[in-house]
Amino acid sequence: MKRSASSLSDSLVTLNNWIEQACLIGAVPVITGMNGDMDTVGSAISLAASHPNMMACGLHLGRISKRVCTELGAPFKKITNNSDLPSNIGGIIIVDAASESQIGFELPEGIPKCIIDHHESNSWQFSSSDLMIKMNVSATTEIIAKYLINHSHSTLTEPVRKLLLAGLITDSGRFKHNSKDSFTTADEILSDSKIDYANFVEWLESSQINSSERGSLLNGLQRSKATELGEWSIIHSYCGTLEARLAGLLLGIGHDISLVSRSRDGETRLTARATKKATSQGLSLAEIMTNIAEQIGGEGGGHAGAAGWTGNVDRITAESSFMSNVAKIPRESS
Ligand SMILES: [Mn+2]
Repeated sequence: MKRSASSLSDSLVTLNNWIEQACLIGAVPVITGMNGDMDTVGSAISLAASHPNMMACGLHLGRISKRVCTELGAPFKKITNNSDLPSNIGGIIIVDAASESQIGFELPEGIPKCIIDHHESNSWQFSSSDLMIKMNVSATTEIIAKYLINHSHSTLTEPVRKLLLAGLITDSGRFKHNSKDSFTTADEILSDSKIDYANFVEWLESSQINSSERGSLLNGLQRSKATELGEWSIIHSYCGTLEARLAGLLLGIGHDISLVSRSRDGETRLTARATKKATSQGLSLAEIMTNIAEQIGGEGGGHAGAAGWTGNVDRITAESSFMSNVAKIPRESS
């Protein structure tokens, strides 16, 4: 207990030293994963708020992030590649991305980098000036919250707290997939603030789905097929948009696993979700997605209960690879 507590604070001190050093030398872009989800975007903007030399930037803002950033007036710089980064860089921070390919562009060479992440698996390559802060928490915003609480308390303004909380709520599946420590983090984010939690959640979840997206989800539901793979039940479908939303809806039907694929311009994406019961009985979607990448190429990873893969094969090949991996996993009694 003591060891883990001290190693957490040691990591945060190391992170603080790295950031101070990098900001002394020059600008420090804080780069998001290219999915632009609320956890990566909330982490980047909140952390960047702690020093004038830092700036949150990335390729894309997801649906929720875009709305939250607009409504909170949160600064985020959209870039298309590394030539959009400032020239006098002191260091680069990457938040909530399990590999360089997940940020969607090549990082400039020879610049110290700091990865802050919570994914189960990652494939970063490191040099001696690099730092990896990886913690087994429900959201990267939890790591940023702990850092700001301990090292930059004045950064915790109302909008920053809202960004952190939004990342934590969305990545934990509205506090369904988190450890109990996440409640402590949420409490720390909320304490001394005027945020009304219930109102905040309602505001966060009020994103609109337009009628063509509703049609796409409905088609996805109608196309879904259920089957047994070894000791696991799975429901799977494909759609053209909102795969994560469809995977969540499908998992609600009660199977161990939901899988949704999407193919466009020769590229296929797999999005999978699993129940807590399944992951506690030995299933890890992160491992499966990593295996698929080893077997048929592409990039895969994530968490035990929520993971994805992207690659240049057709949908059927990708789905078959996923299913044959699932079928091989023995179910442990929990
Ligand atoms: Mn995350």
